[in-house]
Amino acid sequence: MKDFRLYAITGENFHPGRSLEEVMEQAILGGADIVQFRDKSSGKHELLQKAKSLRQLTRRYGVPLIVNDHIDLALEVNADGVHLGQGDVSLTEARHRLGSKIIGISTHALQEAVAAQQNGADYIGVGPIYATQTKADVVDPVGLDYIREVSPHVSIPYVAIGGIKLSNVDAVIEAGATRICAVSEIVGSDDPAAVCRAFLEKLSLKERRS
Ligand code: 3NM
Repeated sequence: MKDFRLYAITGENFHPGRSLEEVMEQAILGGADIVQFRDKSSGKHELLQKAKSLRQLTRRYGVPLIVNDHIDLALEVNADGVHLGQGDVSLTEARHRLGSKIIGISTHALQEAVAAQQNGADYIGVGPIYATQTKADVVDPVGLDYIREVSPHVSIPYVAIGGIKLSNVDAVIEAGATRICAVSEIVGSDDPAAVCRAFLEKLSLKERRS
């Protein structure tokens, strides 16, 4: 897959009064270079409408669209891939259905990271680094050590996620993360583009130093 640095995930409850499209367009304009449609509450029809509209938006900007959980929906709107959790369908089955599309897997421990890579994931999420209110059923924070642990063992892209804010991302980058993912900090901001630019500036500073 094409590499990425800033992964923006939708979270409509963080921006009442502003549309999904408007907020995600701002994130893309600020430099988010991959977008995930994550929606745990809409019904089938609404999910399809939203996924279609995000597909149009992301295509306009040449940004990959990943759909959380729903393989059928990803196929229906021709998304670039799906993101799956540990409890979802097996990677083997997902790969069978998705062919060469991108498959990302959430991991919370080294053995999950190694297994996801062995089973053919294209990238993994590494988290939750910090406490988060955004994912209700997620495990306790794994902390920065998980980033340090994963980097020598995983050759596919890994993206740090969970409670990441502009105020704490420096430590995440110091621990070795070169890709950052956030929900509330980006989409809950009045200025998602500015937040994205600030995340990218911090990632670039580190790149320049190393
Ligand atoms: N996955 P926020 S943490 C969607 O650790 C998600 O797998 C996680 O939201 C994981 O940036 C998380 O608002 C929520 O904390 C991230």
